[in-house]
Amino acid sequence: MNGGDNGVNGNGSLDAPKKQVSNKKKTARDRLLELYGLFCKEDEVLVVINADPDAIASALAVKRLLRYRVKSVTIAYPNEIRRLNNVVMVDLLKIPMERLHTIKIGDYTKKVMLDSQPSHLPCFENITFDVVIDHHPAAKGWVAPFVDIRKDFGATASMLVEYLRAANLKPSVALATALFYAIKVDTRNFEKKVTLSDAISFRYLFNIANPNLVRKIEQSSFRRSELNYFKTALNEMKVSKQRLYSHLGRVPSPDILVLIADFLSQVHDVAWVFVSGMHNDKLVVIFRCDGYKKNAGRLAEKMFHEIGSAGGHREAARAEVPLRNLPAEMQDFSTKTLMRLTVKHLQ
Ligand SMILES: [Mn+2]
Repeated sequence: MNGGDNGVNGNGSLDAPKKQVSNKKKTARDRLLELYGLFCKEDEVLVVINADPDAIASALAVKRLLRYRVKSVTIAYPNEIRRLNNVVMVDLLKIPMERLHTIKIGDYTKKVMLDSQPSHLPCFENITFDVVIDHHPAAKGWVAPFVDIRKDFGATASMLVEYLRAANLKPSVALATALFYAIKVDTRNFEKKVTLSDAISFRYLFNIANPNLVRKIEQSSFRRSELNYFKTALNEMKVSKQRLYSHLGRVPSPDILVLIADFLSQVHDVAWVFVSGMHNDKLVVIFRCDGYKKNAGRLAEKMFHEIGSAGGHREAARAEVPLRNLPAEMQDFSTKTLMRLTVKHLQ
């Protein structure tokens, strides 16, 4: 095992936290002591996450923080993990997790929510959380005894590194790799606006994380079965005025449309990419552009807001339209339909 347990474990020297300090002025040590003050040896802890790399890594870190301070820590998530990189992360790092619906909430004495907030998902709303640590903007409609929300952070994992360091706990290679990958993903390799603290946490992990494991996780982007949809996409593709269009027909999951749109947007001299497909009873359209003097989100809204849900950012957007809402001229949807529709709105 890589990692000293010479920190503040179980020696009884940690008393209840001192009087409340405003969240901004708290040191990492203040936060750690306050967090530790909530748990006792008999606690069976449930960590609830919406499983993505940041949430998974943060949950592992909390498991490590509480290892000798509580009876057990169980990690549970409600969503299906579909993205291949995430599946590989969980497998390679042997992360023990359970599906939330298989868990009896009443079996646990303490509940912790990470990288999310109780009001984010309906299935979180009837759980009473003792701890919430997150970097999303604070949402209304819930309270918890311990709340650490710092929305300027690029990743919850960066916050958890501060807790680990304050506790003098050096993460194992697996934990450090998970946290390192989480920060990479959530900051999109530091292309997003983040804090210096994210960079400090990242640099700290750099010495411990295994770069080969990170690469293995990052490179696992496509399933072999998905390559057929690439073939269809390339066969279907129409190009006009630096715009790529491709309609794939029925797809097993809208995720494949996203993978293909991201792939096609790497083609040189392409300003826009439009990829569509049918999933269940919906038409899904994925929009990509360079975002420079263009706005994918606005275009998606313009095209589809009257018949479905549409929106996104300057560079990436998505629309979902119930098939029954498609007007007559859009029944038998094809690449040509997609092209015609787009040209009308893009002039
Ligand atoms: Mn996150």
